[in-house]
Amino acid sequence: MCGLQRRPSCDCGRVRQRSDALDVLNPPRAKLNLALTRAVALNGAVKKALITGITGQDGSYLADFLLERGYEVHGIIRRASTFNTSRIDHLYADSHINGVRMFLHYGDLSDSVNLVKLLYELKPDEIYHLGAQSHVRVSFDIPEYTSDVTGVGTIRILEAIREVGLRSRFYQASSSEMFGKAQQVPQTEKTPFWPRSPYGVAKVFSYWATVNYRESYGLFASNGILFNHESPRRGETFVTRKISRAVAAIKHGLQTELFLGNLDAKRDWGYAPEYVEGMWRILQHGEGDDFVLASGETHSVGEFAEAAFSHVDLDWKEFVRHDPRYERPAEVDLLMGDASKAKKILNWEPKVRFHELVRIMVDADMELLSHETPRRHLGKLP
Ligand code: NDP
Ligand code: GDR
Repeated sequence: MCGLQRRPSCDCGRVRQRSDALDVLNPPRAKLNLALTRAVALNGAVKKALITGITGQDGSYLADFLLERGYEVHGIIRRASTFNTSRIDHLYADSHINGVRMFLHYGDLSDSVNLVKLLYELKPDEIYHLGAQSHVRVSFDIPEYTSDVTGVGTIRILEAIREVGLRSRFYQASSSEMFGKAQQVPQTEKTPFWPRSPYGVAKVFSYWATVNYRESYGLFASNGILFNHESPRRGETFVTRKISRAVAAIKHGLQTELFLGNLDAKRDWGYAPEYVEGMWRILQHGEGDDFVLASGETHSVGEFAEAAFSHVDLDWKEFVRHDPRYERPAEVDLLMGDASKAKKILNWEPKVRFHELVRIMVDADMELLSHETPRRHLGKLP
């Protein structure tokens, strides 16, 4: 069982202990496999990547991926009063050991001085800008904060690149939420945007900021317009993980029902590790450009719930209840992406399909919750 039990998004499935040294950003932890080829930049140095949002679902998979490819990886993390590094704990290593290739730095997307300082010090070859207030429903509750972090945060990094005079390649985590009230099915790089939430509006801002800095200053700046991608590391309040976790909890007798909002919304769901490889491919392309990454399939929330419950021989209709609190003031009804440009130019194509994704997520949560007690699961420890 994972030692950080209150961090259920960790799917490492390995025994670990809390480190007393977690206030130090690179404490002695699990060893990295150092016997890998190193990614080398044009000047012969090891390639350096900077990831904002490294503690999130995508940031953690991207760190895994880049380290395996021999990159030196730097991540920006926020100071928090509780542990927020569970998804990257398995990558920690003591920075005093020769060959350590992942380094964490405190920072925040609302702090431009800090961003300029970090870019000046690190001079990364590639910047993957994944940090964001990324929850669509929550963005209706905190629209100003979401605009600042998810929108203006992008301009802060782009300006920092310019200010420091870097030639770093820049990746912007754009989203299918920008299509919102979709004007075309399937959606492509040419489909007009019609965002339906403060989050979507902020992402449209960041998308155009990225294009604008490419056109105005010749930066290598690219948008990945990614459709929903999920995994056992997905945050627990996004619908797929909320469902997979509830299915496991119900099967283990820890929970009796699951409250959801709109079951009719349709999404194009893929598997996150494949999408972070797509991000990397976007930055290896010869020039800055914009790419849709999607599975090309669409399924409703209800279908996801049905598939997840039936994977453990339960009938979803017996357990799923409706709660209007999980509905949104404006909904995005149907998303389905066309990733043929990425296939043609980047040779990127997802392999994990809908039912396999559901199985991966439910199986991971079945394992994760197999040692839980009802008290701990419901978070009622004193
Ligand atoms: P997560 O919500 O899992 O991760 C978000 C990351 O951003 C976390 O590391 C979080 O840190 C960090 N962050 C939040 N606020 C700030 C801040 N003020 N300063 C610095 N860092 C901050 O998101 P995902 O990994 O799922 O998504 C990655 C990116 O891709 C996001 O920009 C998201 O909007 C976008 N996206 C995601 C899609 C998906 O389906 N997953 C699809 C399309 C786009 P902390 O851990 O401290 O909260
Ligand atoms: P989304 O993901 O809004 O697409 O944004 P989410 O999983 O939150 O919602 C998907 C759909 O499910 C419906 N839904 C519920 N959603 C949540 N969270 N909780 C519920 O109980 C619930 N019941 C029904 C929603 O209404 C919605 O239609 C994600 C985020 O990762 C964004 O950052 C990213 O940009 C987009 O995907 C692409």
